[in-house]
Amino acid sequence: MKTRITELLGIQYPVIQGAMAWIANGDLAAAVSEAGGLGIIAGGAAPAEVIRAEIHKARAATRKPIGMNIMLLSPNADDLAKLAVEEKIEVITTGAGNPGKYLGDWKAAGIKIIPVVASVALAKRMERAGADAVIAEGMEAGGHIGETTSMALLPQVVDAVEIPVIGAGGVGDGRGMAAMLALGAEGVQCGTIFLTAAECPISDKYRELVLKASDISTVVTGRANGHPVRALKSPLTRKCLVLEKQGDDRSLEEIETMTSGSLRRAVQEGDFAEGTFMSGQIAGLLNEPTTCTAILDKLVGGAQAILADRATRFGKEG
Ligand code: TUI
Repeated sequence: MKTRITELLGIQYPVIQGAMAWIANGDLAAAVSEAGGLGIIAGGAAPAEVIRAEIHKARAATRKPIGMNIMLLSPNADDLAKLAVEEKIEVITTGAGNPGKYLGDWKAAGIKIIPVVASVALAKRMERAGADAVIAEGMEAGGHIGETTSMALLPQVVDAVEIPVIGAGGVGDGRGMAAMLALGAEGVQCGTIFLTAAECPISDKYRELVLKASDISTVVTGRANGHPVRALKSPLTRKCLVLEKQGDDRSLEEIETMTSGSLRRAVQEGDFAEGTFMSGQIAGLLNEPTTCTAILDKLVGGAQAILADRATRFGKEG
C-alpha cells in the first residue's frame, strides 16, 4: 500500500506504532519496523542515556528506519531532542504539547517531524512551522488525550492542512484502518493493538487485562488537573475519580501521589491494585495474543480487502 506516508518514511505499510511510555522500547520498535511499519521508541519521562541504549538495541536488530517519540511534558524533553539528532533518528513524533521550539534543529538535521495533534489549530500551526506530516489523534486513544473523537477530528484536520495526515485513536483491525483512510488519512498510528504482540514488553497481567477488556472497560481520569488520561478501569482509576469529584487541593495532591510511578507498576509489575493500565477504547476488540507481523498483515490486508470490496459494490460500475 503506497501513500505519501510510505514515500516520506521509506516504509512498506503506512502504519506507525504509537509511542507508549515504559513499553515502546528498542525491541518493540525494531519488530514493528522489520514487519514493514514504523517502530517508535517512546522517550516517555526517561533520561536520555536510557533511550540511547534502546536506540542502539533497535539499530542492532534492524536496518530499517526507526522513530523516536518525545513526550513534551517530560523534564528530559530537551535532552531527548538533542539525543535524536546525535543518534540520527529518521523520524520524530511528539505528544502532549507543542514542539515548536525544537523544529528548527530537527529540520536542520534532516529528521522527519510528525507531531501528534488533538486539534485543527495545532495541526495548522505545525504545518506552518515545517512539520512533514501530523498525526490526528482522537479521544478513543489510550494515555493522554484531547477532547475530540477520531471520526470528527480527522476529516477536519485533513481539510485544514496540505501535508499528509495520519489517523490515530480507535484502530484495532483492517476495518478501523479503512475507516481512517476513508476519512482522508494516508496512514494510521496504533498503540493498543501492539499490547497484544508477543514482542511487546508488558507484564502478563497487563496483556491479560487488554485481552479480556470489553467496549466499556476504559475510563478517563485526570480531567480535573488538565491532563486527561485514558486507562483500563482498575482500583486506582476508581480512587482517582472519587478524589477528582471532591475536587479540593488535598484530593488533587493525593491523586498526584497515588499515580506517580503507576504506569511503571502496571507495565513491569502487573500491579493491579496500584498500577495505571493505559489503553485505548479499542481494547474490547482485541481478544487473542499475536505478533507484530500478524498485526501489520491483518491491518493492511483487511483494509485493502474492504476498500476493494467497496469499490466494487459502491463504485460507478458496481
Ligand atoms: O501524548 C500522548 N499520549 C500520552 S503521553 C503519556 S505520559 C503522560 N502521563 C500522564 C499525564 C500526561 C502524560 C501518556 N499518553 N498522545 C499524543 C497526544 N498529544 N494526545 C493529545 C495530545 C496533545 C494535547 C494537547 C497535543 C498537544 C496539545 O496542546 C498543545 C498546545 O500547546 O496547543
